[in-house]
Amino acid sequence: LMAGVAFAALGTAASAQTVGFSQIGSESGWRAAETTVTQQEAEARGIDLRFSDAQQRQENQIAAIRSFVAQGVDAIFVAPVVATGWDSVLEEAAEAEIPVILLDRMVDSDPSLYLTAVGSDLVHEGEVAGQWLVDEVGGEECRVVELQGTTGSSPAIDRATGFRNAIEGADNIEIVRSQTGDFTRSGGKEVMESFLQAEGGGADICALYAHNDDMALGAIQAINEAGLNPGEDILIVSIDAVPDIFLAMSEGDANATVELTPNMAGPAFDALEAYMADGTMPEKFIQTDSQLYTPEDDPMGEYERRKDLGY
Ligand code: GYE
Repeated sequence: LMAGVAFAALGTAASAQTVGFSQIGSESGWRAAETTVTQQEAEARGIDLRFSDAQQRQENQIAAIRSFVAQGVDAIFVAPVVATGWDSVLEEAAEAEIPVILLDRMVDSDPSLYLTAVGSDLVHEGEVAGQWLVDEVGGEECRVVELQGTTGSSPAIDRATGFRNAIEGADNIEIVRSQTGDFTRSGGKEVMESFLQAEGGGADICALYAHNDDMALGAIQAINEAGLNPGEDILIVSIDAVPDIFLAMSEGDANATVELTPNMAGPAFDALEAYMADGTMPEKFIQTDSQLYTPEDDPMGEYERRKDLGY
């Protein structure tokens, strides 16, 4: 009780009642699962989650955060669509003494403007994907096409960097085309179609690196339609580990994925609850795991397991 009184005097409550969540949208299966898991976590903890879908637009996210501040929520979760342009709105939240927690993507603002960030090591994910390819082709010539995530988003920037780090020493591997597919299935399909056309049908493309599984799944369709064999003629490596990539793996259409947990909210609520209970400061970055999966890892079992996880 004393601690509660002391914190009430500091302008915080002893526990979070209402949390605003500014979500990017529903561009990918992973994103939809993250939304579901966040809602489930809030419900299990008796927290009133105010959800706002920004339809991929930063201006909508900024408006949502301002509205959460005006409502006087206890905390705000944000999955920031791009990395830049957050300073003013984060300062407004800080002035209102409302802690902000970043989910899955980073911002370039001063870290003092948010309580913590929950996410994976996005550079490392790209390195894991690239290293898989280096090992898989074992010295053979390999021309790679790359489907990048949303331009200006931290996963697009970092996953591009990580992959390049991994292939740097491999002179046999070269990225010949790179374009954004905006993290969507339709974007992945469309851009892969243009890659295949630009590459004279695609017979000389050795591998596709996609910054998420959804773009890879769209690309697999495009490759099939072009009369090539995805997973064999063109190796497919991507990131997220959504259920459908395991289906593709079990059919021989995909070769490797790096797991990203959709449960960013669990650690975020834990950190928030500890902070509000007694002022415990969390680490600035709470890192989730990045595990590589290939067809040897029981893809159908992984598919089923994820179906129970909120996907
Ligand atoms: O990999 C992708 C999504 O921000 C790290 O966003 C996340 C990415 C995830 O749409 O599927």
